[in-house]
Amino acid sequence: MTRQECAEYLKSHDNYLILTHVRPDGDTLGSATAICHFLRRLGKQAWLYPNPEVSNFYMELVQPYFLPENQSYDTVLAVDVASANMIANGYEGKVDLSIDHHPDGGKFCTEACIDATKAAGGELVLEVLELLDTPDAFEADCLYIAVSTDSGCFRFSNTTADSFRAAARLTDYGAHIADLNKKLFRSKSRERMLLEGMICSSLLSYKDARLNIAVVTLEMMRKSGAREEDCMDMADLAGMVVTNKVAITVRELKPNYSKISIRTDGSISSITIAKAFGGGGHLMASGCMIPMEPFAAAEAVRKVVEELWP
Ligand SMILES: [Mn+2]
Repeated sequence: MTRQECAEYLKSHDNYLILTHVRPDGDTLGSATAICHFLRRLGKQAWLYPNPEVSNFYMELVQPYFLPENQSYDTVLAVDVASANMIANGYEGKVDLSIDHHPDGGKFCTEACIDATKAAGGELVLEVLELLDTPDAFEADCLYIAVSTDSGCFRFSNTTADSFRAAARLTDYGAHIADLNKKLFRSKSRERMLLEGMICSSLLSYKDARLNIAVVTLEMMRKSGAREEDCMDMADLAGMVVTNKVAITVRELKPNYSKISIRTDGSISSITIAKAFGGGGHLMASGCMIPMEPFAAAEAVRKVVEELWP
C-alpha cells in the first residue's frame, strides 16, 4: 500500500500491538516506539510487544510501552521485520500490517507498506506519520535513533539524501541530536575500551596488513570485565586498519571452540572462506565455527585466506 493508504489504515484502526524483530536494534525499537507514542496521541490504544531480547541500552525507552499481561489487542503491526522468522521470539499470532524497508518485509501479513530504498525503516515511518500529524519531540528522538543507527550515523553505504532529509526534519521536530549522537556513537563502556585495547594490541596482520585477524579470548573477556552487550560490532574492529581487505575476528566462545566472523571488501568471497569451515553468509560478511582454541583457529583461517589470495 502507499504511504497515504498506510496512514489511513493507522487512523481507521485501534487497539494496536506493535511487533519488533529478533535481536532488536535501534531501527525496529525506535520506529515501533515512535508509532506507539504517536497512535496514543491520536487517542488510540497502542502497546509494544514485550520483545524478550531488548538490551539494557534500549530498555528504558521501550519498557513503559510494553503490553501488560492479559491486555487484549486487535490490530497487529510489524515494524522493520524482514520476514516471518524475524518476528520477536514468543509471538505466534497474526500480523495485519507491516511497515518496512526490507524488500520481502510484507510477505507474512495482510497489508504492507514497503520502501526498500530507505536506509532505515524509521525514514518510511516518519513519512507515513507526517501525513497524519507533526511528530512531537519524543517521537522525533525515537525516529532519529532509528535512522541514525541503521545508517551507522549516516556513514554506511545505504545512506541516501532521504536519510539526511529525514534527519533534518526530525531536528526541526525537536530531536535532541547532540545528546543522542553522544549516547549512540561517541560513548563506550570502560569494559569495552579495555577489551578493544587488548584486541588491538594483539592484532595479527599479514599480507602487508591487508589481512588482519583480531582474536578475542575468554581471558580478555574476564580481564576487561566485558559482558555480551560490550561486544556489539566487534567484528568491525580489525577492518579499520586502513590497508585492510580481509578482516577476521576470532572469538573464543568456550575452550576449544571459536566463532569466526569474516568481513571482506568483495575481492575475496567471504562465503568461500566460511565454507571451508562449514559456515556461510554473504559475499562481504560471513561466519563459521571452528572447534579449536582461538589462536589455532586464527592460523587455520589465515592459511585458507592466503590460498585464496588473488
Ligand atoms: Mn532496519
